[in-house]
Amino acid sequence: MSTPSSSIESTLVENRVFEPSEATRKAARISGMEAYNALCAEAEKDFEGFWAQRARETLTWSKPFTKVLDESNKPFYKWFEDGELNASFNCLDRHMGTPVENKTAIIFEADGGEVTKVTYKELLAKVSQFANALKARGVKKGDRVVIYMPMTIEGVVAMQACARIGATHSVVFGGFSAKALQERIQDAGAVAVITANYQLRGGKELPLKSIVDEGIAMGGCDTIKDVIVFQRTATACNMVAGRDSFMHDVMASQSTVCPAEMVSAEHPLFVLYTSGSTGKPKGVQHSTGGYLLWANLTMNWTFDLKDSDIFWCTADIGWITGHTYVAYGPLAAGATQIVFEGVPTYPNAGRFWQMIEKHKCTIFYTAPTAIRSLIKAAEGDEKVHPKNWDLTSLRLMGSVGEPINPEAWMWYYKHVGGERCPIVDTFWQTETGGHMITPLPGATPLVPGSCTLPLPGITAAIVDETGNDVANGAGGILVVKKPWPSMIRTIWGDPERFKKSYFPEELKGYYLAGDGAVRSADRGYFRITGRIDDVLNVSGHRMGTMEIESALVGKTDLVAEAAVVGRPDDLTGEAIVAFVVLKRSRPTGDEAKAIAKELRDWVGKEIGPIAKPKDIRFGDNLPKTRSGKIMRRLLRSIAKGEAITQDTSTLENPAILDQLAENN
Ligand code: 6R9
Repeated sequence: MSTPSSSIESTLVENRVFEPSEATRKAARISGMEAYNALCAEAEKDFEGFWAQRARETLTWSKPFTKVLDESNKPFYKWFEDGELNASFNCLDRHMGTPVENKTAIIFEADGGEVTKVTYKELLAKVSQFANALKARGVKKGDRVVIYMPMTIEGVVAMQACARIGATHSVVFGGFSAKALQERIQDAGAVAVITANYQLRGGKELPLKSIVDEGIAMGGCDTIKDVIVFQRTATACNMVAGRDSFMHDVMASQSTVCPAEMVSAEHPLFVLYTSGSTGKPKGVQHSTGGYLLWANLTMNWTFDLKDSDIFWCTADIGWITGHTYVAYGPLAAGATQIVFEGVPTYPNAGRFWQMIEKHKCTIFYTAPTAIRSLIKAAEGDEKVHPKNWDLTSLRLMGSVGEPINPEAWMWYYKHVGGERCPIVDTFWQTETGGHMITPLPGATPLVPGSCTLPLPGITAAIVDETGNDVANGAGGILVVKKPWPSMIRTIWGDPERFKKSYFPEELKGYYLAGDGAVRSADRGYFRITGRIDDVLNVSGHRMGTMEIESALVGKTDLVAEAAVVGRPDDLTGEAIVAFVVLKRSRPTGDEAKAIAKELRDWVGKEIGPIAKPKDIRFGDNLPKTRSGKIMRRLLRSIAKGEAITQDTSTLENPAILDQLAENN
């Protein structure tokens, strides 16, 4: 891997540094860089001892483990294997008889604004009752259960109930199509589906149950014995006799007491499907012990959770962020959390700010794409600017899912956090289970656009294609050298693909994250430059699409959002194509040509002539998944002028593809 050219590097030097305030540092669990460094040193000195101590302190075990890490069958690492515990017990039962028992576990705000609260004690009763109902229907330890539900208390109850009886859940995001659902049911060999009749998003009632019916009807789902339906709305849905039942009916006759099934620490808690760079989605398998340790530990490390916090992670339970920082982490840590059913722009783009004020949210964790779209909305309409709400309850904010460009970081910091709240830019993946590289609010000086440093015990590094370390300042491949407790255990049903995808031989057995990164020369801070498959090579110069996007978005008077992809080019190897959403209406004809020239010149000035996009297309929006990720795969096809053959069922806005294509 070649070093990024110095002209690229120079535009990415970020000189703004935000030190933690004295008060934040003093109040923090990990207080100051000395404390962080001491933990890192402890993990380095006695790697297994470090994790053993964390696992004993953080979790309640029914049978203590005697062995910490088993490396005998690399890369199929095992952690705490002979120990036994239950994830639901650790999230609920463990708090009984403590002050957390009567604390609010979930503040649920529905799409329409209605609020429902449950305490830990009430949640335990609901989970136990549903767990008994599952058992009564024959679901048992080791079975797989697909969950296809909206963001509701019942969604969390379904996950916790599976964990309680030792069934492995596989949550499928409510925006996936019948085909995608069918493939996942089949791959997992699930015995039951838990769903809802409908879901409510942005004032609309969208079907779920009929999609389940459609998916199962596609065939190959004979393993399914039960479909359990949460009745979210009054609208009727088709019910198949002998297979389908309502959640409230199956629960009604059950006891609210259900002893948790203790399982080995390595027992698969869940399988979550995620897209790879090629082929069909991979079922990422996570463990019970190591995963739950991480969920709880990072709530305390990264979010420095206090008893009085009102925590809000805006991610859907259909994604890993909704698993670790909605369904498990906050409950294991005994937090009060907000669960939100709706979308950030309904009834208007002030919804997040209004909810922070209303529920006195103290920790807010969201994605850069949401921030960028809310910046655009606020700049277009004063009435939805965060300044209209009292956000002084906030003390900490987080970012996850993609690199956050410094401009968006600064806006978030200033207009949402009131220049008072640290931002934790948390780098991690479905495969890592939880945070990997992130600032700690009471320790790490913040640099906009950088996820800063790895958590203690996480041996993240940047290497070349042969696995050798590269110097700070030079770009390379992000790897993790040693295993960690919450790492992916395997790809469900495909151990060979697991080995090939994540532990390629040429990388010395290191975990390959699939991202490129660079460490700053001064602080050694990590900056993620984007997926390796998004790295472009134009005339022999290697640069991240992210760099160009960041430059484009840096033209703040004009550009709202930008995505950059490569297109094969006879002359330069690859040519840069930029898809741009402006803050004004979409230009056409000569006007589009003039603005494209202006942007090209801007990028030329910001990075260097080599980074000038060859082609700039304007759209009203970009193709995004429901979780807000820009689908660059599709943009690459459009850039090449190819017909779209990929699955577009996860797109929030499929119509945008035609608009971007016609722009030729
Ligand atoms: C948690 C989650 C993982 C990919 C990852 C990287 C990107 C996530 C990031 C980030 C830069 C951050 N990513 N967090 N890039 N800075 N703070 O998003 O998991 O859906 O599996 O995506 O997202 O490219 O490889 P997942």
